[in-house]
Amino acid sequence: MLNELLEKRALPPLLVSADGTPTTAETWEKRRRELLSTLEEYEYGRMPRSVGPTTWSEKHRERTAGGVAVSTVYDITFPTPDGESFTFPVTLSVPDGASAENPVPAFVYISFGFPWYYPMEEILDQNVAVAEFVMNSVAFDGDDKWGTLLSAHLFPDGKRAPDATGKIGMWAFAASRVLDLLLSLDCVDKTRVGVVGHSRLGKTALWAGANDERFTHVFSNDSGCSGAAITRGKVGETFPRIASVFPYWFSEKMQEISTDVETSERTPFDQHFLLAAAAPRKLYVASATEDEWADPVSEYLACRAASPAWELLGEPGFLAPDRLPEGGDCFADGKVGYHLRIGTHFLSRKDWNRYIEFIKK
Ligand code: GTR
Repeated sequence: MLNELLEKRALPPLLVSADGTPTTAETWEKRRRELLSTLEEYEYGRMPRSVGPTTWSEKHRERTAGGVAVSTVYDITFPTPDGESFTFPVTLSVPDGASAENPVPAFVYISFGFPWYYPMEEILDQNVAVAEFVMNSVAFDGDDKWGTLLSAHLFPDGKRAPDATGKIGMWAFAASRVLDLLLSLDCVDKTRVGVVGHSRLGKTALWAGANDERFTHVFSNDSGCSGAAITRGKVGETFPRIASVFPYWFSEKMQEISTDVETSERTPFDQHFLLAAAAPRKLYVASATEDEWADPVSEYLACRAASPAWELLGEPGFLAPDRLPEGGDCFADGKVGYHLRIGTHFLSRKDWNRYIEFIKK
C-alpha cells in the first residue's frame, strides 16, 4: 500500500547520483553531499561556515527542577566572517548524578522560549541533559532586513546573495555551536547527542542534523512543509504559501521554485532528501493527528521514502507496517522512528517521552 501511495507522489530518486549512477554503500557519502548541496541550492541556502573555534563562558549557575538538576547559563561565542564575533546564551540543565563515570544523553533543544513546550522537570527526571537556546537570540524570526543579530554579521551591507542562508540555516548553525560546548563536557554521553525542535524549529533540527554528523540523533516535531513532509502531493501548507509568508526562513532562490504548486513539485529534490541525509544515524519524526497544516501522511511517507538510505548501508531503516498510521501509533524499532500523537500542533510531554525512550535505546 505505501509503495503505491509513494509512486503517486513521483519523487525524485534518492539513490541515483546527479550523473545517473546508482548509489552504493561505497558512494553513499558522496551522494549525501549531493543531497545537502541540492537542499542548500534550492531551499535553505548555503550553510554558514565556521571561521574559527567556538568558545563559551559561564554566566550563572543554579539548582533547578526542585533540586534534582543544575542549570548553567553560558554565553557562546563564535567568530563571524566580517572579522567580528557573535555571542548568544544557552541554558544547559544537567541532572544530578551525571558525571564522567555516569555520562547522560543530551539534547540540543532549539526553542521558541515557550515554557509549555519544555516540561523540564519531567525530562531531567529521566536522566537526560538539555541545552536550550532561543531562536530569537540568534536570528530574529521576522523580517529584520538582515540588520540584526547574526544576520548583521553575515550580511554586513544588508544584502543577501540569492544562494545565501536564510534564518533556518542560521538557527541550525547555532545548534552546532551549542553542540561544540556539549561535546567538551565529560558528563555528556557522546554516543547520544540529539537535536530537537518543533515546527519551524523542527525543520531547523532536521537541517542541523543533516549537516552536522556529530549529532547522533535527529528529532523533528511537527515540522511539516519544508521539514519532514514530502512536498509533492502535500496537503495543508505548500511551498508557494510558506515562501511568501516566511521568505526569510529560506534562501532567496527558493522563491524561484515556489511561484506555484506545479513548479514546486517539479524540483530535482523532495524532503526525503533531508531525512536521508541523517543516515546512518538515528532519526525520529513525530506528527499529530490534528496537524493537517503539517500533513502527517506526508511526514510518514517521507520516512518510508528515506528508509532506503539506511537499508543501503545495511541498517534497519523505517520498520513500519504497510499501512497509514493511526493516532497513537509509534514505530521506533529501526533507526528511523515515527509516532502519530493524538492531538494538535504542539511539542508535548508525550513527544518528549518518546524522544527520551529513543535516545536511550
Ligand atoms: C506556521 C508555518 C509552519 C510552521 C509553524 C510554526 O505558521 O506555516 O510551517 O512552521 O508556523 O513554526 O509554528
